Amino acid sequence: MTALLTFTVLVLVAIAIWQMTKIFELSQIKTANTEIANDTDNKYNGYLLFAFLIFIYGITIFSFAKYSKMLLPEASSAHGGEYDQLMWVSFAIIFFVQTITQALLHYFGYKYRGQKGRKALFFADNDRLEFIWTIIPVIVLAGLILWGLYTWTNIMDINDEDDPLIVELYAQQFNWTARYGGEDNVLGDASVRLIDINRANILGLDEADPNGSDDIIVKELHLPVGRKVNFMMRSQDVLHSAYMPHFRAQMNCVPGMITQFSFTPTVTTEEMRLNPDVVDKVKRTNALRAKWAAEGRPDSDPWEFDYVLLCNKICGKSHYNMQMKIIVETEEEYNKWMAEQTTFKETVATIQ
Ligand SMILES: [Cu+2]
Repeated sequence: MTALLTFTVLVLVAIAIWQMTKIFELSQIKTANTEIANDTDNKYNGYLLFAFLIFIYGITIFSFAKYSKMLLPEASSAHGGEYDQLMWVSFAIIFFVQTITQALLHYFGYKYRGQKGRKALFFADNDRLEFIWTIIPVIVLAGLILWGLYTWTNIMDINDEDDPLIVELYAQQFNWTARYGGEDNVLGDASVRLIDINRANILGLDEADPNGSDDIIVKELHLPVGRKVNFMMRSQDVLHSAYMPHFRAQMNCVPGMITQFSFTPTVTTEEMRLNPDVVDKVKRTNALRAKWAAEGRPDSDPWEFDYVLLCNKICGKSHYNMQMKIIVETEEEYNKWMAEQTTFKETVATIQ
């Protein structure tokens, strides 16, 4: 509401300034041809172009300096490095090209500004120039696209090689549930039509499918470091998106179908907590939280880094808080945790 009021006030102020300018203009004594720019006007606008160039360079440097710390830390998955490299090379090319073209654009705007008596040079075409400005972008873009396609195909090649751990990520408004295949590492069949809340069959597992009886359903995702994980995503209601930013992974969860993503976590939670970028971020966040705590504000407990699974589709009003903690640990720790979990057969109510 405050935002709307502020916006309305700003619009009204802008209209008032515009009207006052009009009145001011009307009150001036008309000189001849005031609508046509003269040399002084053109020069003035040429200098303004330089001012604007300094502004956009300035804001770029400022954004780099101030907001670089907001970027994600080093990737924690086997494919993440390749993905990041592609992004950084694309960034570098865009940054390089835009820095040069903006400078040329503004400089030429100034150099060839309108001047009394100066005539514009005109030539219909120049084959060599056109060839250069076509072939360079073609080569650069084709290179980026081919590299991107190659990377994409590699990342999206989901197969059963290297004995992957099979995990289902189940999305619903507004939470996540994970399901492991259990002893046999095979997920039992499931369908939203088989959901039976009274019997605690929250994911709609088919009780007739023997593969499902040892399945393990949890609210916190544990992954052993160094082992490939094949994720199978389902959604109960609307479109969600399983987003695991630290692992550079994202896949839509679509009602009525199973989507997949696969990655190998390479850094444990404990190791990631020691990453300099993460240490820095935790320090900054906790300094802010300490300030909040002093003011008696809620949610101001000190924060500890954890990997997280987020929803990256705006799926409803509590979308922002649809998340699940991910813990990457050693194989022994993972096995120990897994041994403490109960199977579907043990948790589902047997009373008909
Ligand atoms: Cu969602």
